[in-house]
Amino acid sequence: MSKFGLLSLLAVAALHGETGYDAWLRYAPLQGAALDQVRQAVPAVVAVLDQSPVAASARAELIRGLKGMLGRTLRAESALPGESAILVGTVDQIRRAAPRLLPDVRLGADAFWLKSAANGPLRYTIITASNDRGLLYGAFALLRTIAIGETIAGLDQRETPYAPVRWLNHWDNLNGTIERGYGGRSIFWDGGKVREDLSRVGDYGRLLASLGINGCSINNVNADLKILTPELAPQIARIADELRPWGVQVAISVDFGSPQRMGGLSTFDPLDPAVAEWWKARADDIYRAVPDLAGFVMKTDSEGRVGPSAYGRTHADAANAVARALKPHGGLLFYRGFVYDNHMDWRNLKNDRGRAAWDNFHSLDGKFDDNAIIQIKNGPIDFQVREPASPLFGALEKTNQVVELQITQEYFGQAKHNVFLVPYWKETLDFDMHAKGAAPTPVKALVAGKTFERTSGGFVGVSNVGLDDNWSGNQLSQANLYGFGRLAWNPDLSSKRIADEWTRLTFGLDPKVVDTISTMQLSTWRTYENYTGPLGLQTLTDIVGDHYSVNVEASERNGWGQWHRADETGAGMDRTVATGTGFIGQYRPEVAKVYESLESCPDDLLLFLHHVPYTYKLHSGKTVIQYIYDSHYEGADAVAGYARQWKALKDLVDERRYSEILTQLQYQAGQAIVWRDAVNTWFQKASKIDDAKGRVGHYPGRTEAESMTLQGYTVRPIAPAPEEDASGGKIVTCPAGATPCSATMQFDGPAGWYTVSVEYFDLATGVSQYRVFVGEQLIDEWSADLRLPSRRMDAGASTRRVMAGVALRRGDQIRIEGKPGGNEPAPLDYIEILPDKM
Ligand code: GCV
Repeated sequence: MSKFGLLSLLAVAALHGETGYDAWLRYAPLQGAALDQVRQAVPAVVAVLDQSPVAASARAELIRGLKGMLGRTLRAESALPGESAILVGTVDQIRRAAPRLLPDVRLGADAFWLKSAANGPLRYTIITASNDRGLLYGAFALLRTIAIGETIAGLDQRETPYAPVRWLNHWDNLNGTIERGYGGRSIFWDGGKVREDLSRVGDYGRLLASLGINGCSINNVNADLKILTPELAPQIARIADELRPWGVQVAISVDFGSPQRMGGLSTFDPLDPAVAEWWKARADDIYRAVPDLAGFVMKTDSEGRVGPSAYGRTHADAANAVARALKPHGGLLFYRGFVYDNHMDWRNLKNDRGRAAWDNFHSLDGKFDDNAIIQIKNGPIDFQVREPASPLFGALEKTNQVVELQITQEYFGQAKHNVFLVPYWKETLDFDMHAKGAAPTPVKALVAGKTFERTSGGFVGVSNVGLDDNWSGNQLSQANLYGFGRLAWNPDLSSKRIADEWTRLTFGLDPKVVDTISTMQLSTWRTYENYTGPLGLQTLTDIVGDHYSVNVEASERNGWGQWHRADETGAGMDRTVATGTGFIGQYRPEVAKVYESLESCPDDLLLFLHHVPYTYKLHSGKTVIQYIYDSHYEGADAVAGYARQWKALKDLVDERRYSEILTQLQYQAGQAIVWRDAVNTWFQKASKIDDAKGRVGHYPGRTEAESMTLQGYTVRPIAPAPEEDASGGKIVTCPAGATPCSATMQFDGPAGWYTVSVEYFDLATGVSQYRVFVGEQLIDEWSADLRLPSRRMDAGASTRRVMAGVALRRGDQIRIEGKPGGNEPAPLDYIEILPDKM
């Protein structure tokens, strides 16, 4: 191909869009006044006085970023130049080179200071710190400031990370799959080994460093025993080598049963000296291969993992046995607080999984070694759409703790739905646990170790990253990784600030783009809660299946303990001290008082903490049942609004990301309707109370497939999925091998422009073809080929195809043809025809 041909191909590719791989580090060219201003302020030289590999990353990043944004390639030097420069070095290094440029300040570990300084006519933009990580973080902060359009003139910006632990956990399996992962396969593992090609890992390290993340555990907490075998140690070292230049230390998850299950001992009793010896020997082995390993993560006595209960030992016994093996190497042990019994008797109204973390750990406070850290999920259950802060945060005074936040969206639509989690996390982090006297003790201060002056602590996020081009399964979910990192660095940042920053970095500075995306992101949590599980009901999903599809009853009558106790009489779990499980009594009295009383309990948590009749009136005066109906309509309408708002950004966002996000939002809008109808139908049936606004059970413009004129199609119940998974409880399916089946109806509305929606089921077992005709005119056709989390014909597979702007008049015959593909029988639920929304 000629050079010219190649160049024009590249130009076309650029026009067509971005994959999302560069995430928030795109360094897109600045324009207009912003470009002029920065060009004037940025000198020709970047001088890096520090010789470490991490400082080399800082230099490379500064050159790369400024080249992208300004179109200028700075000259790299390693000593103080005789001209204006960006000067990068520790305080000591800079003071040695030019004593008058900086005062002798003491900066904390990983902190940085961006400072404009002058020496005669020479101007310096100084990036200084006490260690190499701080220099790297300062470099990223400078680039971020430029990229979001803020000024770098007269800089004097000093930032210290809020907590020492700013970690990610990966739930990656050694075979390359990821538990609860929605961004593709593992970037670390494949076929039981570390991947040959680790180029993605270095790029990942760069993304993490830009946020100040300094640790990353690389395998599932449901740990594979092989992780401690000698063959894997050099392979883990390869991952550590990729992340080290970015200041990110590797950790691994280990199985507590390892001494017996793979180590050849007859026991894994933590108090047995042979077991302690075994852990010490394994720690020594792995530290020989990875001398800066950050430590281990361990899940015990939970969901089938073995733990100290096998020997009647405590969690402190277990944690300390392993922590002591890590101690000589400076390693930390993250001991998960997610300990509970998943075989609880659901008939016993006093049983409560929510109590488990506090019950298991509070009395052990002070018994853990200093390098053991209790890792506590934000809420007492499991990353549900809304939960109160775990009471355990307020109960540990003499034990290190971290909060575990789930970036991957297990119960938040699995990256098919767009939910920006920062406002959700902030609700927990800012919550005052009243743990010490009158001064506020928010969760963030407790976990950072500030409240009780602990030696360590901070923030752990379960990563959402995989091999997909865009890392996280969809473009918008990247915002959650970004948001986690920014909060771990500084939890005092507002949600709005984080959403704005991310949008500017990821989509550019156009005010309409920034405003639309940022406003949407900030409302998504409430929207998702509205159509999934309002008032503290938790995510009303299939908790014994895919954790994705709506299934109100799935959490009841089983031992998993995610009960909401909704039945004919009312809804909610009575967790009061007076009449319930006593969970509320685990909080300090100031908090317990608010939660115990119905008068003061916040509506958002009402059904998490109390059981009330459907007619119970919320603080707003609305009944519980009407709130459930209304919020589901509000949620579904809001998602439809997101898709409309997004369309207004056409031509302001590159074509590829524009259309990927539009497709996602349109899909989500369809699923939100499925959720709305399924949840509302279930509650209407249970409560026997109608929607005061007459919507539930009455769907204008909807014709059930089973009442259309069918050729080849047969009518069947949606079962075994719950009845409410299909509109009217029934669907039609076309037998395999049949020529296309069809469902026909006659339109009897006035002539006009209409939106025609077809609700069908898209299964993983095949790819059916659908065609829609008005008379003999084909108006749309598609294949049911989405990759959805649902594995069977249920609400999670229910998908909506929307055809807007269709000219219809009375008497038109509308025919849907379905042709089965593989084991998918071209299933149809209904057709809905509504006047076009302007
Ligand atoms: C890694 C929930 C998830 C599990 C996860 C577990 C945990 O139960 O569904 O996939 O296991 O939490 O956090 O250990």
